[in-house]
Amino acid sequence: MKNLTDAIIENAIAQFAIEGTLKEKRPYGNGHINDTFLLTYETPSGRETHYILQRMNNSIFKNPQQLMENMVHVTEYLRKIIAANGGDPERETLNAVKTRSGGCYYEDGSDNFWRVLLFIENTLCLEQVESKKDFYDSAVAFGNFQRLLSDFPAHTLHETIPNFHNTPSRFLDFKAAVERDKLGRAKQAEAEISFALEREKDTDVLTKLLKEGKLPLRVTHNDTKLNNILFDADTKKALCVIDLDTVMPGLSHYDFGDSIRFGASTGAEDEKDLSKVELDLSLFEAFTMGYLEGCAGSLTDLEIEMLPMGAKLMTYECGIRFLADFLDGDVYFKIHRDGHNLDRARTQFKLVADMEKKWGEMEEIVERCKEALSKK
Ligand code: ADP
Ligand code: GN1
Ligand code: MG
Repeated sequence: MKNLTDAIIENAIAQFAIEGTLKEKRPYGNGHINDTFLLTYETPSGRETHYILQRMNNSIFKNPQQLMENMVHVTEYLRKIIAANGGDPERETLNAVKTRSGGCYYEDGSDNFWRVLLFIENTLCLEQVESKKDFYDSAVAFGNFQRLLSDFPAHTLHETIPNFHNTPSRFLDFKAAVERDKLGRAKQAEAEISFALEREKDTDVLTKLLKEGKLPLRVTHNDTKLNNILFDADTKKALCVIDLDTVMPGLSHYDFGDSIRFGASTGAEDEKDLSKVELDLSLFEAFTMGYLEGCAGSLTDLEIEMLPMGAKLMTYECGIRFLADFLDGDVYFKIHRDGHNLDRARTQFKLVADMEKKWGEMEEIVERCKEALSKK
């Protein structure tokens, strides 16, 4: 993707139907994929308002138009449900601001695709779990999200990134990156590469059950990191599920597992000191309980039984994606220091190893949560 200049950004901003005068624009948030800016405006009546401007990453999302169709479609659907339940559709889901010509995104002729979202005020975006309750709340929100979309016409969704959570296909990509060893970095990651290769046999456990019709395909978020939820700053409740670029048909395990790998770790995703990284079983339990509650009885027995595998496979898959990107020269995930993707891969593999040690306990927790809910 091309570097951005002030002129390019300002030209993009001018295309959107926003009232008032632009006072400030600054990079915002900690996403690894899109370029995100916070815009501050002053309205004619002197009020300060904010918007999120994003350049969508079109080297990753090859078809930004389809991506925006998905987003508009899903958020329109959610807005109706939120309003019918007496909620606030401008705070509880994303709202795309129209361009002056009535579109939902702008292509600037230099292959940059832009969107503007209403900024959801007075919220907190957490990079790490601060309390068990936050994590539990996020689980209810992600479970609810999936439940609310259970009647959404899944066939109308475009696949914004094909095979996004297809772990066997991710494994093949990883192996190809090891073989290419484009920058000669493989020797710095020998232990990590072996760790990943040794677990090939696990990669198809969930996709196989899906193919056999034993696990149901649902509409899932597919990127359920804690920083893809906004919490209300006053009530501290999970308010809005954001980053809808990867909403696609998927398995419940993708959403469950991705949240666990990010939020139930005792360390940050890029922690260098691996002694600080392990799976916190009490956070695992809090999330499991919240997710099952949010899904409100819609998960099948086998889906529930396979949740620990979802956690392990999503963590493993993210690890091989980070490691492949390290080997390929950091072309996918934004990095902020040398070796950043390798550090990220190491935390994921440390977590996988810890999950393998705690497997029996993870299974017991899932069973316990299921029992507890069946008695409610
Ligand atoms: P990425 O795909 O790069 O992760 P996100 O869509 O998650 O991009 O946005 C990056 C960050 O911007 C989020 O983690 C959040 O902090 C912030 N953000 C995104 N959308 C909004 C919004 N509508 N209101 C407030 N903050 C937002
Ligand atoms: C990316 O967009 P963001 O930063 O929320 C990535 C996820 C990874 C995550 C790892 C579209 O998420 O799949 O799990 O980084 N999103 C995409 O932190 O690839
Ligand atoms: Mg994000």
